[in-house]
Amino acid sequence: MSKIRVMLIACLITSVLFAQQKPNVIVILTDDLGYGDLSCYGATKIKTPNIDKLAKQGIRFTNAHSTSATCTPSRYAIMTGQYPWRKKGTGILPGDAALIVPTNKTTLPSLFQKAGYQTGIVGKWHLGLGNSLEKEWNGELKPGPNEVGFDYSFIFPATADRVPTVFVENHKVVALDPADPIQVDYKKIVGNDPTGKEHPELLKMQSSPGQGHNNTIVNGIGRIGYMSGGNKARWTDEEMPLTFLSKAEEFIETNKRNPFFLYYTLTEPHVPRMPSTMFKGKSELGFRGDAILQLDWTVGEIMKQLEYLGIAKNTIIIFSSDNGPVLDDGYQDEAVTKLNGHTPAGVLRGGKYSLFEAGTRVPFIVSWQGKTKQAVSDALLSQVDLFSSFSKMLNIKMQENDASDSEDMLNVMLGKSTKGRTVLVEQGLVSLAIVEGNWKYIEPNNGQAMDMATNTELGNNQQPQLYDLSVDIGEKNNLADKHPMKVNELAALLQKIRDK
Ligand code: NG6
Ligand code: CA
Repeated sequence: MSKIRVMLIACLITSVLFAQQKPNVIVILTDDLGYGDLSCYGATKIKTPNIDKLAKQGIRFTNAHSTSATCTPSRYAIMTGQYPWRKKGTGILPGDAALIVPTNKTTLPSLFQKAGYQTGIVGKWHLGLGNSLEKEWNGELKPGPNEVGFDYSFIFPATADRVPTVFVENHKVVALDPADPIQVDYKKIVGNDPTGKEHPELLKMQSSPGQGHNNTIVNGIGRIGYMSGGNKARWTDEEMPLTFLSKAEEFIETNKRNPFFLYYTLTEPHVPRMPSTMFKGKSELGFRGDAILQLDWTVGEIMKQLEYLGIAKNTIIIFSSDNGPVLDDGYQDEAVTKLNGHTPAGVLRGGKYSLFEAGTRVPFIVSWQGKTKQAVSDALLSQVDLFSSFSKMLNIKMQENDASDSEDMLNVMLGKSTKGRTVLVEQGLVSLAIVEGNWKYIEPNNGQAMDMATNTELGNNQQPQLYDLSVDIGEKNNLADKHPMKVNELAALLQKIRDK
């Protein structure tokens, strides 16, 4: 055999071994999907066959949590491995916010970079861009995802209901016409675009009274915030899932021969729910249900592509949601009127924004075809643990001060152990709760008990709350008076974690 041949074969063997040793990782994070929104989590009014299939070949967790009941803090925690309430300014960000993820620290994607992976994010970002509020939307937008660990990024800046309603690919607004520059402002009107407040007759979906969402109109939908210009760059909501899917598929195709980490952050079923034509009306539960069918379809398309490329068995898929569900989050989209008995939060109390379980207890599935076996795990787990778990898998040592709240749950995630966390902190809008074993303690606070606009029980109470989740998962029976010692113990433990 010639020398070249031997070298080629050696090369091939090494690359096969390399590929086997380093599985691809795809984290699919949905937006506002509830614990009861999937058929594999007990939904009967809606069918999600693709995600159910993931669950059949993997571990379906019943007690996994986002760190927070809203998006920005949850996503901050995934990136940094740190509880977001440790840092000021990690609440829901406006669309013109500056980047809040530190650029000088290890992040979840930069861990993968250190291990030789190609890393990409496609979808919702909502962690800010640039160094200040005022920014040049028409120039290079940095720092952003590419400065905190992603080799490739195709994102929208904040939420689908916030301006600017444009995609940003590696620092640049996609399809921007320099002759039609973008301006964004959250305080005052810029340019001449009609607003939902002044021109409700131009809207194809009315906003809900008292919830804003009536500033600049884009694609017939009133948004939060004002923008002008960038007319050719503005997205069409109906086309968004297809755009994100094709970018995710492109990333996978490009990197099929080397290990990759893809963070695929779907916007569904966050408002405004304006699904593609092929899904409109399909669920019979209104656009929220349709958006869930749409996201399930998207997951199926990714699974099919992995099969087609022959890399399904070398790819770990993690599926979850950034916070709990909400029905009316700003638009009259029939989520409430067509609910038809569907229970987005399942058996849990509360929803998005809430300190009750439905705020942070979310679907969480880990599937590694051929490696994980179908199982249901009730181990306590947090998305903040992805950091340490992958640092373990990739064998990348964490620096001191890195990811201080993250625990290595790799074996739990892969179904080799059922020993989850012993303690977990949950974040609502104004306050914290702590879970230890069966017990959950919600610290007393002055927040509203109920958010009238979204019709959500927020879990706030001026009195301490203590629930035994093993017999009262719906948090109906406050045992604080009965077990004052337990209350004190958990209050002290929460304080200790706060002070860490
Ligand atoms: C809230 C918005 C809500 C949604 C949320 C962010 C109002 C009244 N409500 O402030 O519509 O955009 O922010 O959702 O403005 S999240 O999933 O990104 O956290
Ligand atoms: Ca969200």
